[in-house]
Amino acid sequence: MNPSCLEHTLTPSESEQFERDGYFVVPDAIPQDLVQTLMPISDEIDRSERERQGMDPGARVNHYDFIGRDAAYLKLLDWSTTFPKVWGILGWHIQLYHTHMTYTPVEPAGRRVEDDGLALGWHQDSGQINRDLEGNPRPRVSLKIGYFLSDASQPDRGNFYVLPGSHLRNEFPGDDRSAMPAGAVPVCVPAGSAVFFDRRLWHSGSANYWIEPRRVLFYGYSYRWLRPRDDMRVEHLLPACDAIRQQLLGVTHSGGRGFTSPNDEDVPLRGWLEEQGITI
Ligand SMILES: O=C(O)CCC(=O)C(=O)O
Ligand SMILES: [Fe+2]
Repeated sequence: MNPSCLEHTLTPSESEQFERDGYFVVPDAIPQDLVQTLMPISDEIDRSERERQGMDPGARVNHYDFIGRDAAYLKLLDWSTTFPKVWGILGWHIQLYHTHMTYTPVEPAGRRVEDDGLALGWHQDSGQINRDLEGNPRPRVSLKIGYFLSDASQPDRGNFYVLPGSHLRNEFPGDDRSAMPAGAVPVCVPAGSAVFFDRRLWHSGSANYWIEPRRVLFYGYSYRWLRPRDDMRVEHLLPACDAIRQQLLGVTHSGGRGFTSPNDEDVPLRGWLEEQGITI
């Protein structure tokens, strides 16, 4: 792990925002040269997947489980400006449970937001978890980081929409998941920003009336006992990964028990944090 991550631990104001609003933004989380490296790799995945699956070039698409498709994506798994905030929120018993890159192509010429709208789809993440778990609010369980590779610093650029504070209520406040609820806001961020959000936050993607596709790399982190939400084809990455990355990629040294009663070697992040004098 890069020791410079100790300079980027969760700040009191980020923690407060996350607890109160259900999200926060880390500006300049990744440098522009890394954005420029990731963009063509991601564009090629988008292009080839659309071709392979016969998808409409204009459709908004989630490409799941991209983590193993290029070494550049692995870097973001424990990225120094963001990863410390994941353990700051969830603690050391964590893993990557899901990745998806979301492509929101530019709306066809002639369409206007005033006429054609934002194509919203409000939801909480994690599907069945929201039916199986009791409590109001239900437990957090996971969060996502979205790394923006495109500019979404103004509205109508395929922004990620959120309803601040809504992670604390199970029910969507409204009866139309495609309408804009009172209090909803677009998260307006330039390329290179990272957006952290609680899976319970009511959120939505939106249509893109800007001049470039909106590209975001989403990394989902959860407690280790949660099953991955995609195929997590990461076997080929493991030999070159250090012990903490292996933890994050779901390695166990204690069989099934390693996911609920971990030994030290199952969760080297715990020992590393102790060595740094960090107690969480
Ligand atoms: O593409 C978006 O802005 C929405 C993505 C989303 O719903 C998610 O990452 O869970
Ligand atoms: Fe979502």
